[in-house]
Amino acid sequence: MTEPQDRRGTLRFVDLETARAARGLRLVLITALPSPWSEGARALFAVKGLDALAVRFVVDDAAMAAWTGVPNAPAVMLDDEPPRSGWAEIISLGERLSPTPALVPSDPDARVLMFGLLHEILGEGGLAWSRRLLILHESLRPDDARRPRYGFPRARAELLARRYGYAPPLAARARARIIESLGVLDASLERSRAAGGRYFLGDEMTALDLYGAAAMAAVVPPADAVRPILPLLRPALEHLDAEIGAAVTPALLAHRDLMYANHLREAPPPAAAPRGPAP
Ligand SMILES: N[C@@H](CCC(=O)N[C@@H](CS)C(=O)NCC(=O)O)C(=O)O
Repeated sequence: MTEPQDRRGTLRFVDLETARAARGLRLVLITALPSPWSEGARALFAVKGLDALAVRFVVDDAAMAAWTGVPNAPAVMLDDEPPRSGWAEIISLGERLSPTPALVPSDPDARVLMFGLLHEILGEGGLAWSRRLLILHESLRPDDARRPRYGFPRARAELLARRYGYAPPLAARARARIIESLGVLDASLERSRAAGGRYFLGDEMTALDLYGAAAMAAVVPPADAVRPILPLLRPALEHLDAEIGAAVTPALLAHRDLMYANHLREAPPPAAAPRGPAP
């Protein structure tokens, strides 16, 4: 059993220049809404007691992209090491910098399962990816006087659609994939609970719990008191197909709430970026 860290790591938000000139751990994060990749990374370093400087992601900021090497977020910079933007490499960096509390299981079977489930949530075509496609589907659908649209602002949705390969025929597959992934996660919680565990893989919290709760927050967002969301963007996150809603089980929501209460709190307030929010 690993000991919990007695202190949470803190984030200090600074501007790009300050972060670039500094050394140590520096994160570029989306804060306007619970974007699972950014939300999970933020929680990971906090749980491990690692302090970092943070910069809010700004869409189309060339200087930011030149520093991080990617047009999106998150990105993690440590001293002069190459930037990391993939969830798996970010998790591995967290383990290296602060082995306790371990968020990657030492048991090889559990480790394989954890990374497999994380891929189900965060990989291309996975739960979070598919959720984004469905939000884009709603944002870009034809006008219909009988149905108000609950989407992202159009220009932003068009940019994201190009970046993440949205096309209308992909919506049905995305919906099915979300339902399938929710089922897999719920089954994992159920197995764990039957053996007396509170987390996805038993009674030890892993990175899967942090990212899984963050992904659930992108499917069914917590109240603003728990996780503030830019008002302009909240309706898009609140809007959910009934079919998907039916796959959101009480156990998944209870796990999301447990994780937010204990480990994903201190969500940064979503400051509006100068050129609009960055979903
Ligand atoms: N690099 C991440 C994925 C990051 C990602 O998809 N970021 C999105 C989250 S919605 C983003 O930054 N969107 C805003 C944009 O692309 O401008 C990973 O694969 O581990």
